[in-house]
Amino acid sequence: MSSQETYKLTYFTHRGMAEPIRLMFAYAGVQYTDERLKNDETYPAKKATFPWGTMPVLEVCPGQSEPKFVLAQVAAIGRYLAKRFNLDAKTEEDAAKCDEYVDALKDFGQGFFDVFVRFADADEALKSRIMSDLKEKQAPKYFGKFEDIASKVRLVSREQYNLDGYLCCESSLKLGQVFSRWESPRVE
Ligand SMILES: N[C@@H](CCC(=O)N[C@@H](CS)C(=O)NCC(=O)O)C(=O)O
Repeated sequence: MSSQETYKLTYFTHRGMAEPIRLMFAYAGVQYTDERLKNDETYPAKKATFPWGTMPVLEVCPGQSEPKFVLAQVAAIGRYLAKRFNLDAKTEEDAAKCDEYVDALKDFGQGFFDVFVRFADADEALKSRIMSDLKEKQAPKYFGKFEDIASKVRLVSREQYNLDGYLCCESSLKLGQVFSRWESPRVE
């Protein structure tokens, strides 16, 4: 990482799919521009510039005279930054398990996408049934499994992690707390 390098993350104003990336910046202690867009009349022109028309989008400026690197897709951004911040898995097995957890999280997130986007125009009774299933069955299932995973992961500080390369969380940070922070305006 060059000292001149700057990052800009672009997303809507809520936590949503940008929050894991914001958490990574906060955890790594790396400064970045946190661009938050409103879905107003200026948004379509912005959207047209995104690689896939979706956010989050990360822009990396290596220096004043070098071209920007633009990356979309939250999991790709997460993997890229994990490598840059030395938070990536150090064995093929750990990396594969991380991919498994990210894909499981996407499965869980799909339900919310269905309610708020795919079935946004569907009747309220259907949306309410999907939401009840998410709250009463899916959330306990996924949060339970992630809590279980977090409890088995060796918990180490960032400094220790850099030394011996284990999958980590802040020792006081439980994965459930990470998830529960997704809907607040920003990471402190
Ligand atoms: N597969 C993409 C999905 C991203 C996505 O669906 N982003 C939504 C917000 S959560 C978005 O950009 N919606 C606005 C739009 O499509 O104009 C990813 O993983 O990053």
